[in-house]
Amino acid sequence: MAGLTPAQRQQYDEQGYVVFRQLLAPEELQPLIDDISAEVDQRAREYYAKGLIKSLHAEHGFETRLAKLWAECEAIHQHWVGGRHAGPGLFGLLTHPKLLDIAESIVGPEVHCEGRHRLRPKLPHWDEVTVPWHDDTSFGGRRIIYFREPYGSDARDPHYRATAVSRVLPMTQPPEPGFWLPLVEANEANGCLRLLPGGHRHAPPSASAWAPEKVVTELDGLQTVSLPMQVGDVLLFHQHLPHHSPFNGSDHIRWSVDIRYQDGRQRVKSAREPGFLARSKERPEDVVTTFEGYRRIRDAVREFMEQTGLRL
Ligand SMILES: O=C(O)CCC(=O)C(=O)O
Repeated sequence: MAGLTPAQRQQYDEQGYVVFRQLLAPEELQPLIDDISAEVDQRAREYYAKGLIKSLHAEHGFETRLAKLWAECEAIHQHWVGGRHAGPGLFGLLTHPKLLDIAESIVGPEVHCEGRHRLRPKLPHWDEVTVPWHDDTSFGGRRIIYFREPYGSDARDPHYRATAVSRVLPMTQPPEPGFWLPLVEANEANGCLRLLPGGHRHAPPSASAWAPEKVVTELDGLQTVSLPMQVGDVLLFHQHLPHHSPFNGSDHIRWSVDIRYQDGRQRVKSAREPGFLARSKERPEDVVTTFEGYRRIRDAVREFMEQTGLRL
């Protein structure tokens, strides 16, 4: 297993991210680009047949066609957002040995690929695909009670007065490394990612529970960085690293994909969007090795929700 070098691990722990320049050959991303392009073509034909668009815009390629279709009918954009797209090209990336090696060096040998992968067709000149500052995982919480400004020595003192304070302290969560891969060159004009290196360390450890005044970390001194990337570059980032992507002011779509992994022994993050065991020493027989296998898991969950009306 190649995974992270000690220097990369240190950078990940301290800065919250590592950029691997040209980790993948651009040809390795082509199957995903081809799958997306085929689906764009298929949807265009469906929308055309229904009279929702007047042109197939077939003369346009990967970087512009969906934008032209969207300009005629905004609804067409929905097919590639929210983890809806999954195909053999995407599965090839989710199970790419180089990504799994890196994920394994953070989550351990049981590597679960989360179903919360996202394609991002970041359309030009559309505010709705500007992503505000955020991180990718919410904190668990633990409530503590303590007393502020006690007057008197203790509760047996008749003059004893104190204000009870109830506070929820964030708890650290199991690691969930994320990867972000551009499918076209990402630059400042088309809304490449911006990061706040070190911002992930704001997450206070649960050990602070008995020193609640210490749970606020000053983020003073942290500087944002803008991260232009070429096709084949891969960003690894910590689940609590603050990041955002600004307006795409270019004339083309900034396509990208982001992927998350977790320790396969922990409770899965989202049953509604099922992932799969991608690598395992303990349960090798449960590892999903084909897109067909992953598709069956997705279909089974979707059918269950449709039949029961339950949202997992
Ligand atoms: O690709 C983008 O524009 C935003 C990506 C993002 O927010 C994420 O990967 O969590």
